[in-house]
Amino acid sequence: MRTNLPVNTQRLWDDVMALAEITDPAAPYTRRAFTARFLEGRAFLAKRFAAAGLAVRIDPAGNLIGRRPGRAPGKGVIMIGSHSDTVPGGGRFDGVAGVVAALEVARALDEQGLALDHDLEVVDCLAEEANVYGVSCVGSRGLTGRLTPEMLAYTEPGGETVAQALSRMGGDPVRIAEARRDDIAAFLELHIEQGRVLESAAIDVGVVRSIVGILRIELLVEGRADHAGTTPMPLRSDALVGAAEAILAVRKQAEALAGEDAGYFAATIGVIEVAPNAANVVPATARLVIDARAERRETMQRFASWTEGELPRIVAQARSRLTQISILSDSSLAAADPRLCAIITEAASSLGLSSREMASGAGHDAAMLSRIAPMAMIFTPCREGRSHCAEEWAEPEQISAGAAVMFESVLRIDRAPTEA
Ligand code: HGY
Ligand code: MN
Ligand code: MN
Repeated sequence: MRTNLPVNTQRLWDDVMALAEITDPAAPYTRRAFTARFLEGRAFLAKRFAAAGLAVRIDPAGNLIGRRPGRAPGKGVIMIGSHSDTVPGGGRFDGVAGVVAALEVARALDEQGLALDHDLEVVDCLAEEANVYGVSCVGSRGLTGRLTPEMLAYTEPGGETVAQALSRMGGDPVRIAEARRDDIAAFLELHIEQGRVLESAAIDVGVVRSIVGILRIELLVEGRADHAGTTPMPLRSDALVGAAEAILAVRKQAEALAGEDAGYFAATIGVIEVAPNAANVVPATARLVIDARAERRETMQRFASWTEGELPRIVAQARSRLTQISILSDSSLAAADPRLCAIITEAASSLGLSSREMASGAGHDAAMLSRIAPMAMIFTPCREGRSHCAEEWAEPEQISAGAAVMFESVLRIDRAPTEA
């Protein structure tokens, strides 16, 4: 591992750790999108962006953007960044490492007196993680013009719509069309790998070739509320029992698909809401959310057809009814730009760092951005591949190596003959 990198490891690390302090104290490390805590994190970042000399704004899709103008207006924007929201009880690096690394690249360019032809924008994309509103990657969808009126109308259990929440974050749902960008020459995102490939092979950076497609399906199971003490077992219609059968069936189906030669596949039910949720009432309804991930569209389609065709029957056998199957979001596989991948590989090797190409099983804002601009990602190792948990960890030098590769890549993209 090289130590004389073109970025400041300590300064980058201090910002990551400062953001880690901005957490719900009861569940470190939690900074859920659309919460007061999230806004505290945003305020910290906005200050750091401004201190780096960036012109700070929030776009209509709620993205925090810091801009460093280039010398050749019209060449387009090199956009770099990730997200600062977390899952509940998440880690200190997922998303944050990428936002702070991007900020560090901007600071390092300034310090080294390096002007770019392209405008450079550092971005903290709003609400990348799945959330209670039912739509993830809110900000990056907005950048691509794919935050639909239906999505803006999604409502969290408390009754607030995505549009209302977006306004609270400084966005503007009425002007959402203006968030759509057509001036991005390249989008780069640094992220911890959230897997073990780099760590086990002792490789400094991963160059992401593709990002899995993610399908989120909401299931509504209906039974009938009854007295838990007096209703005989054979006469019950218990929605939670129907839901339990659905959960087990989804796991079995996912294992079968993952075992075939159908590319990477995984499915999880991580949300379950039961009503009335009382110890002495037979559950009347259960709401579940399936998160399915596939490397191949065709495998995803097979899973979706199985869900439609088989799950209602399985739930009915448990004497409850699957009354609704709705697609909450459906993002297909995103391919990175081969030219940008080659630039990242060269950048790593010019710094004496090892790299390898790999696929991403996690979703990222970069997947959205790939719909409107050439995109690539830089992965950095993390301990035992742990992520979406408090144990998530990366060493300062591992992140700064990735940031250095991003720095070098930005310079190369800026100097490359246009049409990047
Ligand atoms: O859910 C995901 O893959 C990511 O961590 N947002
Ligand atoms: Mn995540
Ligand atoms: Mn992430």
